[in-house]
Amino acid sequence: MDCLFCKIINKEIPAQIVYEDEHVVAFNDINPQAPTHLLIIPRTHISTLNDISETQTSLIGHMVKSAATIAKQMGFDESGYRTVFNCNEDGGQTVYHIHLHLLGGKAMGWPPY
Ligand code: D5M
Repeated sequence: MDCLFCKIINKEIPAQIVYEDEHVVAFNDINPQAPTHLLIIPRTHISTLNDISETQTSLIGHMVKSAATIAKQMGFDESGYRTVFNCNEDGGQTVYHIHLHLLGGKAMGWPPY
């Protein structure tokens, strides 16, 4: 499968990995939109949020929990941070391997456009 993020998981493409465990890998976004901008991805290839099966819901919870753990480690759990899943074209998804954006280190606005 020709998937950019699978290649990062398999270390075929370099990335600045900041956290990894049995289920997820987290690395710096190549085009950061905040002082800290990480992507948390599952080791299992899932193309979009629409493709998550019932048996994978705990994996998604683990991605979210990993984001909170990393935010705490980086010291912006109290000041705050943002997590985002983009889905398909209107959602702004450009890489079709689900990823949770973790952005922190500055105050962010809402809505996000
Ligand atoms: O977000 C896809 C994100 O993936 C986007 O913020 C850029 C990032 N990206 C793309 N290629 C790389 C590599 N090679 N390393 C790190 N980050 C990368 P989306 O929600 O799909 O728009």
